Amino acid sequence: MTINRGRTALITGISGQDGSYLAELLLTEGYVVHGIVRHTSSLIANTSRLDTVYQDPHETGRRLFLHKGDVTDAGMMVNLIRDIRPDEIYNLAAQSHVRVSFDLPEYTANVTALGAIRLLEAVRASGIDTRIYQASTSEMFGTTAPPQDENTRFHPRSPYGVAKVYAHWATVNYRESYGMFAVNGISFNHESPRRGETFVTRKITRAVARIAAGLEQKVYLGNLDAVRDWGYAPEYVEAMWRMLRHDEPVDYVIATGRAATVRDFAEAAFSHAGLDWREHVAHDERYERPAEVPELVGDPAKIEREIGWKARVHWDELARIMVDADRKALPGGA
Ligand code: NAP
Ligand code: G4F
Repeated sequence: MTINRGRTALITGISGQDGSYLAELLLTEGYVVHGIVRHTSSLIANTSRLDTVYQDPHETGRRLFLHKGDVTDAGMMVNLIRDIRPDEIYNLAAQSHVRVSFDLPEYTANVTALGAIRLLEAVRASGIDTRIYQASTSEMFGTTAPPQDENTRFHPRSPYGVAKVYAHWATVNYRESYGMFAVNGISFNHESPRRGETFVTRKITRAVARIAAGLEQKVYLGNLDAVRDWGYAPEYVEAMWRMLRHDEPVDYVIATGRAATVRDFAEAAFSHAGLDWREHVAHDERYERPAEVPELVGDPAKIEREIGWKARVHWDELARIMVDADRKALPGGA
């Protein structure tokens, strides 16, 4: 911990799944952590995932600072980065839901694509020397066949995927044009008990908990044939951090290398609660997408070899972790 004492990090998207785990990791490692949180009309800020690390602004010696902001506001980003002068910046903010991006394509581009360029420009404008992590995604590979690695061709299949390709290449371009330490972590799907409730894994594990408790009977899903390489989010934020501590700015695939279908995940989750998935999963075409990404399976050989990071939790254990957490979270849950 002493080795990082005094280092400062800025996390956009700190209130999200990954942002909250990353904040915990960096605080444990001795960093001062700044995060951007969005204004909401109903809450002081959306910080429920940060409950374990939240510090009252009146506390002395605190190392977590939350700033109201938005990656659609360039001026705010310049001012904040100039004032904080972070050693490391993690750009995790995004409209990250693939299905939603078909309904909100322009908004998704503004946040997910242009947000990245605003951040890169804010770093240039403030003239600081910092390291930047861009949250790239396996969704960029789209229809290109697995296994996918750092050299695999992009063929995005959603407005979200297209926006992330823009942010990915902007990051490469600023590295090449201005010599910035700016890197892309091409993460495959990663999940946890903090996963948003409308992503398929969490939707399933929440339903398992509620069905096991007798609170409901069915969960309605879309395409059960999609294959995903699901890993465990707390491990993925460690990969992000280690990429910024690496000697060279290099892009890496972050993945487990093992995959399963949505059907397999549902079967594992239901059977962990002693239930037969076939009795509780029903189809609803509303959850199908205009264009699907059929099969994502990462090849993590490069990050394993050069950074020494390797996934430990695979999709079947992940299903059990998430079911246990969702059952425990119910009133009276053990
Ligand atoms: P997430 O839970 O959806 O979190 C997204 C974060 O971005 C939230 O903190 C959200 O704030 C914030 N945000 C959204 N719009 C914003 C805006 N206009 N200005 C500032 N902040 C904004 O996503 P995640 O799963 O943690 O993923 C983190 C990043 O990795 C995202 O960029 C995602 O696209 C990318 N990624 C994720 C995966 C995965 O499987 N999880 C895989 C590959 C890449 P609110 O809390 O206010 O909504
Ligand atoms: O859980 P999902 O919504 O995740 P998706 O689309 O793979 O995107 C996630 O992973 C990306 C990395 O590859 C991230 F970049 C992105 O931000 C996000 O975190 O859907 C997974 C699969 C899809 O094939 C979808 O069609 O599950 C299928 N699915 C089937 N029924 C469903 C449902 N997905 C959702 N969300 N809801 C359903 O009812």
